[in-house]
Amino acid sequence: MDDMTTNPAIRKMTGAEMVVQAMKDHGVEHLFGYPGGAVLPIYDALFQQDAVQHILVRHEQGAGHAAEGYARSTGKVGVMLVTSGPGATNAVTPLQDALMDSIPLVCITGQVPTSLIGSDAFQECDTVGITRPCTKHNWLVKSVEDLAEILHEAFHVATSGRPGPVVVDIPKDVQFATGTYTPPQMSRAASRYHPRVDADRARVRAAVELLASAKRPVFYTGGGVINSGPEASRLLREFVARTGIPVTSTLMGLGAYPASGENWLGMLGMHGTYEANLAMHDCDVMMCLGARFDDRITGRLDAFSPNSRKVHVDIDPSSINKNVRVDLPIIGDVGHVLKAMLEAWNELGLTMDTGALAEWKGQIARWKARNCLAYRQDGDIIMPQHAVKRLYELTRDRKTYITTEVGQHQMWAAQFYGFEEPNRWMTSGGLGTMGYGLPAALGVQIAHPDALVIDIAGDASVQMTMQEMSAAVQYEAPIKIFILNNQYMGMVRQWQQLLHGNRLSHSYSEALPDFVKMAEAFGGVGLRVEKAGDLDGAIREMIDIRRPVIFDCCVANLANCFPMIPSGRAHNEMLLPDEATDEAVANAIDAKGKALV
Ligand SMILES: Cc1cc2nc3c(=O)[nH]c(=O)nc-3n(C[C@H](O)[C@H](O)[C@H](O)COP(=O)(O)OP(=O)(O)OC[C@H]3O[C@@H](n4cnc5c(N)ncnc54)[C@H](O)[C@@H]3O)c2cc1C
Ligand SMILES: Cc1ncc(C[n+]2csc(CCOP(=O)(O)OP(=O)(O)O)c2C)c(N)n1
Repeated sequence: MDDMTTNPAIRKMTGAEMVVQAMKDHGVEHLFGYPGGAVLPIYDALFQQDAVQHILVRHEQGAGHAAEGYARSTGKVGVMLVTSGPGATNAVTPLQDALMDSIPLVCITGQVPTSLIGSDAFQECDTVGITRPCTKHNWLVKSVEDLAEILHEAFHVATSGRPGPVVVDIPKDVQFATGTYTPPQMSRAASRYHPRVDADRARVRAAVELLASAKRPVFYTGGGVINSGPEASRLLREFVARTGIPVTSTLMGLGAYPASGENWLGMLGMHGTYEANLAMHDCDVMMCLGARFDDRITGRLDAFSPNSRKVHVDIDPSSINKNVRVDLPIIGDVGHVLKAMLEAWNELGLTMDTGALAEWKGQIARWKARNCLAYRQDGDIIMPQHAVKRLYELTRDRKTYITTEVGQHQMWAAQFYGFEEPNRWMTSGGLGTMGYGLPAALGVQIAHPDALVIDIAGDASVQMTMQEMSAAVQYEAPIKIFILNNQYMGMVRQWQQLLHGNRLSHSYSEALPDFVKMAEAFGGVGLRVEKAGDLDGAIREMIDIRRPVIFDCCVANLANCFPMIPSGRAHNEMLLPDEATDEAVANAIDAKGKALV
């Protein structure tokens, strides 16, 4: 008897059917896609089932960011399906975005038939060549007999170890051909790629002993804690509670430790808090958990935390010593490592030097008193920080997910929206992709239909993927697009003002669309607020609308985002709100219209 008669899961089917079957077998409930000639067999197979729901986006970039939002907010893999040629090239930005932010993404691309590959066929492009540097791995499937195994491997690689995007490029004849489908449990993928998750015990012990000996310790946490899953956040909270050690996070790790937690220092880095950055600079032991010493964090490398001993916990060995040399690397999943650290802490009966820790916290309290996120809200003109703060206050008691675009509004969101839980914050950190937030919000809303999903946006960024409002309307996804409309590419303008002699070269958003009318044109709802006194009422109105909303929040045009460590400077060379008062900044609150150059 052959396998097919003994195991009913092994079946003959077409390549297109295998794609859908593999999705079902890997628990995929939603995929984001856009059809075209080279994927029509797969679309046909999708048509004939209803286990996997297809969400039709309006541009393949939107499919990718929606899948990213879906993945980040659920902890599951995001799946996208695009056609060959322009479908695949339009997917490149979200693939690179997912690679840099460690988001698990499976991208299925159609390809011209195998007999035409290399002939400049209609809508042919070298998808595996183009996506090789922006994926964790990619495959061109040359035979239908290889397809099932490749699909299982793709899901395994995307979700194991350091998560990331993968591409499976499937020529049209392979989709039509019939072959043998073997289920995931018969796949050899897991034996070929099995990244280490459990840490070396001796290193874990050495790390906790080092921590216990510290006088000025700090936890530097990152996106890896989110990647590891909610248990890692729980263990982090337990470890912080046990030791009393102050904790900061990168942009990507927000929510792993609660913003209301008593040991919270705020975000660190270029736009991080004064206290977080100075704690990093002056600490004697730094425990890095799932963060990658990005340049937005380190600033000037030779001045980065000069006197600390550094422990680096990371699942990806290639992250270790990449930017900063560390004293004690630990390879493993941060959740597993935290569990082992807590066990070792207890077994060894360790305690912190409470006197030294109290002194360190006293120093941190003095830095905190500097009130580095201060801004002035008086009068009618809405300060952007105030808008985010009010949004936070009025939504904090709900199940709220925040996505962002890229720019000042993104940093204000990170600074002023207090995240209490992991997986509630979706932002493009590594690539900094304008246009990420709206489609990401769509993906989040599809995964969490009853939640409040808000894209905190900028007037420039939101125009990059605005077309996905149409998808939101189609799928009755009541996303809220909260635009901090300053009529500028604010972050660009800020850099031009502070670092390029205030020459505001092409950063004014000339000819902005009427966002209210635009929302209405899409079939959504538009709201506009111009006065601070009207803000709360309008936010409440927005929350209650169960349809997609664009909220045009007109804010002070020239407000700047502080603190700011200018590129290449050290942590202790930070610009604070009242230290950067050149005339334009001082006038920011009153400025409307063109810049006061
Ligand atoms: C305009 C702008 C301004 C910015 N300013 C700031 C700023 O002020 N501050 C800031 O923090 N960022 C800022 N960023 C974001 C910044 O560019 C980086 O994206 C961010 O700092 C990287 O975060 P991370 O180190 O947590 O790494 P991630 O990119 O989240 O990487 C996670 C790390 O953890 C590892 N990992 C993954 N999974 C696991 C696991 N299960 N277990 C263990 N390890 C794991 C990975 O291998 C990787 O090394 C800004 C971005 C933009 C666009
Ligand atoms: C696709 C893309 N192009 C260009 C940039 C460079 N960039 C970073 S922030 C920014 C301006 C963003 O303006 P806006 O969306 O209005 O947000 P604001 O900074 O005003 O809050 C630009 C152009 C980018 N990050 N992404």
